[in-house]
Amino acid sequence: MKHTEFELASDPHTRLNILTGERVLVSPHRSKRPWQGQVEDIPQDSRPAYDPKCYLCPTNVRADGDTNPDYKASFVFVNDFSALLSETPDGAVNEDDLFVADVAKGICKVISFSPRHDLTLPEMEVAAIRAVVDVWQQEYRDLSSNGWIKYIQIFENKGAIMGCSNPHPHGQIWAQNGIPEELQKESLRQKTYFEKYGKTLLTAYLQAELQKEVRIIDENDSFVSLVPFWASWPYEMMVVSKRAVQHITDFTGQEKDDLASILKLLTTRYDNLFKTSFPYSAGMHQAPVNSGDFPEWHWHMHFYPPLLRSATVKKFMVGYEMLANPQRDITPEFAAQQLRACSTIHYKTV
Ligand code: H2U
Ligand code: ZN
Repeated sequence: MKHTEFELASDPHTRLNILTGERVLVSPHRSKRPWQGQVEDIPQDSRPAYDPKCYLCPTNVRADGDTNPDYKASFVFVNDFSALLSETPDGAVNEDDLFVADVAKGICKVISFSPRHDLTLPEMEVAAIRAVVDVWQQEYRDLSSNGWIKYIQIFENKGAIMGCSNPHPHGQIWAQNGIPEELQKESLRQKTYFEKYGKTLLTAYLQAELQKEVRIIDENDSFVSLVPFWASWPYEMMVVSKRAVQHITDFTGQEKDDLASILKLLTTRYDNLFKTSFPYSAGMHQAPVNSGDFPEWHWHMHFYPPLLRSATVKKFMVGYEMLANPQRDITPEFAAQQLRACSTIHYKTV
C-alpha cells in the first residue's frame, strides 16, 4: 500500500555515521518478520580449565620458545608474530604520487584475560574484568612512554568466525608510529563538531540518546551502552563514557569499576541473544598519544559482531557492502529492543 509519510521504521533510508562520515543503507521493509528467536542445537563448547596445548595457558610454551609464568590473573607478552616491529629503519617512498609508502613501526602485545582456558569475559567475575581494565590502563601508560608511539589500539577478536586463533580469553594491543584510518576519520569529525558546538560530539549524542531511550541498553554512573543510530552490523554496540575523557589512563577507580560492570552486562546479553559464545571484534577508540591535547576526543568502545539470526547465520559484508556502503535489514531500534530483552544472567549459569 502506498503511503505519504516517510517512516524510519519501515521505509528504506540511509543513516549517517557521525563518527566516520560514512553512510549505512537501512532496508527495514525487507524484514517484516525478522525475529524467529532461533536457537540451534549446536554442541555447547566444553573446554577444560587448563589445556596443555594452549599457548596462553599458564606454564605452557609459546611459539617463540618462551614459557608462560604460572600467572593468577592476567598475563601480557609481546606478540611472537608481531605485525609491527619497533626496530624498523625510518623510510618512505613516493614515486610521482603513484607509488606511495611510509614506514610503519610499532609494538604488538597479547593479553591473556584469565589463567582459565574455559572462560570468556561474560563468564568472568566483575572483579576479574576490572583487573583486565587495570592491565589495559597500565599497558597504555607504559606504551605511551615511548615518544614515537602516536596511537594505541586496544582490541579483542573473539570467536573462530572472526579469525580468532584460540578460545582462551585474550585481547591484543597494537601501538604504532602513525594514526590508522578509522581514527583519522573519527578525529576529523570530532574536531569539526567540537569547533562548531564547543562540546564533544559524543557528549551531545549521548545526551540526546539518553532522552530518546530507544537505543540505550545499559547505563551506570560512568558509562552507557547502546546500539548506535548508524549501526551497520546487525547487533553492533558502543560503550561511551559519560565524562569526555581522551584516554583510558584518565579513568578513576570508580570509572574502571563501572567499565568492568557494563562490559559484563553487554557481553552477557550478547551470549544470551543466540545462546552461544557471541563472536565479535571489539576495541577502544581514543585520542592519539604524544601529539598534544585533543579536547574534541571522547573515549568510546565499538563492538562489531557478525551474527544475524542465530548462532551460525552470519551477516556477510559483501557485494553492495564492499562496493558501495554497508546495508542492514533489521533497524538498530529493533536490535536494541532484542538486546534489552536478553537476560543479564549468563545462560550457562541458569
Ligand atoms: P587472535 O586474537 O587473532 O587469535 O591472535 C592471537 C595472537 O597471538 C596472534 O596475533 C599470537 C598470534 O600472533 N601468538 C603468539 O604471540 N604466540 C604464540 O605462541 C601463538 C600465537
Ligand atoms: Zn588456554
